[in-house]
Amino acid sequence: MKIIHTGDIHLGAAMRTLPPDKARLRGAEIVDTFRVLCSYARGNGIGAVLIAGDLFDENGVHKSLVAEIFSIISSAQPVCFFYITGNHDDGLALDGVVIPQNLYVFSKNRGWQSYDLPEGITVTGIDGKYLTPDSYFSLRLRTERFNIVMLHGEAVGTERTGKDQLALPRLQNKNIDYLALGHIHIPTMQAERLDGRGKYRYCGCLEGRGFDECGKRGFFLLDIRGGQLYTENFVSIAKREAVVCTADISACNSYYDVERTALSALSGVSAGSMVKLVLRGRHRADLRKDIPMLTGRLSQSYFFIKIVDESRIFIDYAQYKNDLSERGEFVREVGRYEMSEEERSEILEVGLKALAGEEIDL
Ligand SMILES: [Mn+2]
Repeated sequence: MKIIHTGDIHLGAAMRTLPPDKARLRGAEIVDTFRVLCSYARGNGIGAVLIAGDLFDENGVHKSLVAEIFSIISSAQPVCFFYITGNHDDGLALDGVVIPQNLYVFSKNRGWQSYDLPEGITVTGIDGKYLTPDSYFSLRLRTERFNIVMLHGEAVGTERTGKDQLALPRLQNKNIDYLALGHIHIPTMQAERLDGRGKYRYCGCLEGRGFDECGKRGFFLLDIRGGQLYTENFVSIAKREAVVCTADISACNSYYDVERTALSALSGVSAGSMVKLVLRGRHRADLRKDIPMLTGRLSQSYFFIKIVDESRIFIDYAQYKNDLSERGEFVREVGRYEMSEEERSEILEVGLKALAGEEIDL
């Protein structure tokens, strides 16, 4: 049987890294990607989809979004969906919402709940809000089954846990074959060993939403045959990626150079990505960087670009030693005060710009 492990989709998230219009578009795209996952499942004979928590970004998401997602799930029949809530959606109100026949939720009782699937596979889970330190003791799994356990939280190697943490030692030797985790948004490409029998992994989020979620995102496709995990593949259906790049503009003499350096730093980035470009280095004092222009020009190639200018000017003090102009006097004056080099170069940059009559953005 083929099973998809996904989670942390955070539907309905505000995505404050993006400007409001792009955030709305991106929100719609994530719903689209979930739709793609569901039709992939239906079209590829997937038996079950595991949603390891945080399907929704908050308990207060609009009812119409919940209804839309549940109708997408319903139309993916005969695929079965198993959904545990996470720390973001553990209070999601389901009253008045029709739960599709093929969606299995874990909140019918406060303890563990198990569902037997064909081919000797059992899916067991507990809703985020009911997971307590005592839950570990009551987990009972039959040794002859292929046991998948779904949990949401940060896996730690200690028995004692804090908020939203999972005690891995308390999950060992419990007959778990595959621990399908949610909460950490980075996919565990190579599943980790849980104990002599089982493995565990995070599926990561389905789509990157901000610059703390850079790189490939997707879901895991498990193929379980004869009670064994036969293959496990990462499948990316994400519409776009969040990328952070750095460009060193130390050697630039003009705006044109800055733009060329930026473009070469972005050469491997696919069009349509969400990009954060960090400018670094120490450049000549009269370099025109024109960040608004650069942002405008690069915006045409990417879904969203944010430029963070961490570059500073390079000052050759000897050059200003005998300079009788205002510039020379200013540089010498700033050189006299005690401050960090970082601070000094920031003051010099702003001051020299002001003296040159350029626009200053503070
Ligand atoms: Mn979470």
